[in-house]
Amino acid sequence: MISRSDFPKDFLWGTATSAYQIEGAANEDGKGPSIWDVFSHTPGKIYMNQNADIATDHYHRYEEDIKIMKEIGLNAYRFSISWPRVMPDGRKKNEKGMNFYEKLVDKLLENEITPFITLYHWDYPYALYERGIDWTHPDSAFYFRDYAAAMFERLGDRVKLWTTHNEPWCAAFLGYYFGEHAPGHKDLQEAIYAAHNILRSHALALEAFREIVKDGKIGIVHMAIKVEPASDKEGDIRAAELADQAINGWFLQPLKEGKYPEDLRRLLESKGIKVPDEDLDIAAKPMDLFGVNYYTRLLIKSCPECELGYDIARGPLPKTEMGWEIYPQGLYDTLKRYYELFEIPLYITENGIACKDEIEGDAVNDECRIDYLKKHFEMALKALKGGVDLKGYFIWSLLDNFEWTHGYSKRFGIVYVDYKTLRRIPKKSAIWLKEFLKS
Ligand code: IFM
Repeated sequence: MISRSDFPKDFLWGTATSAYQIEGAANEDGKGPSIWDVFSHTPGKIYMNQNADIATDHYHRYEEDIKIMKEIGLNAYRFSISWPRVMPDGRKKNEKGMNFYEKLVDKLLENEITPFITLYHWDYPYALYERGIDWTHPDSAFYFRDYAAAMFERLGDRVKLWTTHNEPWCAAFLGYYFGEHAPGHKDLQEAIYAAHNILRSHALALEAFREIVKDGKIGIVHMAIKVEPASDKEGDIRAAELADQAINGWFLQPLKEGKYPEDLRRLLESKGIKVPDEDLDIAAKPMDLFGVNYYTRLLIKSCPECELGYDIARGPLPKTEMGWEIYPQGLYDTLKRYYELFEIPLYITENGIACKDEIEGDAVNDECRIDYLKKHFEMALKALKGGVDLKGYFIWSLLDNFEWTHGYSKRFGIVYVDYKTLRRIPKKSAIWLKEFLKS
């Protein structure tokens, strides 16, 4: 059995959350609406038409939540900032919103918990969207840069670890192609433009960071799905390569080399999709760290009648409540791949599982989460021992929270939230983690 002492002394052990999923206080202290506020209030978009107006009420309970982290023995916390809370119209500062994050950071530091900020976890200011300046518009990148600079100025003296975007693939493709996430569009061309402007915005924010936070570290967080062919048939292997370009390569290659993967670019162009290249070279600005969100693998099969020529096959492995295959080996493979590619420190910025958690009395026996975490911790250690410069591990998530289109039906927390009373109840996994961190 591995223990904490197998990991480096300064390794960060934390949990991760995002603003829209936990904060609530959707209309308080001058906060403006985000595209997610509007999307979740549109009938039929979210499981049982739920929304995150209250969510876990972290906005009012952050002190209690920090106490829980401290009690577990965590030494880091990854969270995101709600852009429309600090800039309700996407441009002008809102002091009360800024104050909230300032108080949060100060409280974390007081408790010796290292803050790790993500600037964008999908809650784009609706005011900009309404004016036509969403991610498909080139100016979105400039607004994002200004927002990022304001946050660096405000918190850069105390926060040294930052990432620009969380899982740009989701923001661009779930939001603009599959229509499952806000703003709910279904247009491949728009998704390609959105991805492009998100990459530009990342590069511009990096430039601002270098000016403002001289002693800080910054990078981006990628949804690192391990893509594998469903069989060893030539067609499936080819399909998996293309899917890997669409899910991973479309972001990794611009970040590394300033260009899009060639095969997919040609395929898109053959379908009349314009693949922009203005400013793409700037996406490959040197980063200090890379964030890996790892949950599962995807098995891919050839599908000639599908738009991009591939489809997802059902895998044989045991699945989580999200229907995702449990595949710890994929974490090791992913860490190796990304470290070889970027040669900069990596953080596991998200890893976790939705289980069928049930509360009995005051306890939640989530053995399934303990088992999942143990196996993934082992893979993280194997990667470290294999030479990967892995600096931290953030479990998704601290609390059960609003799981986007699934509303509150999927529970990822190591702490159970009773949504009627908002009471927090540490699950067995939190108790297990506390022991692990003491070991
Ligand atoms: O809840 C999400 C999070 O917002 C982004 N990464 C995956 C998590 C689980 O689906």
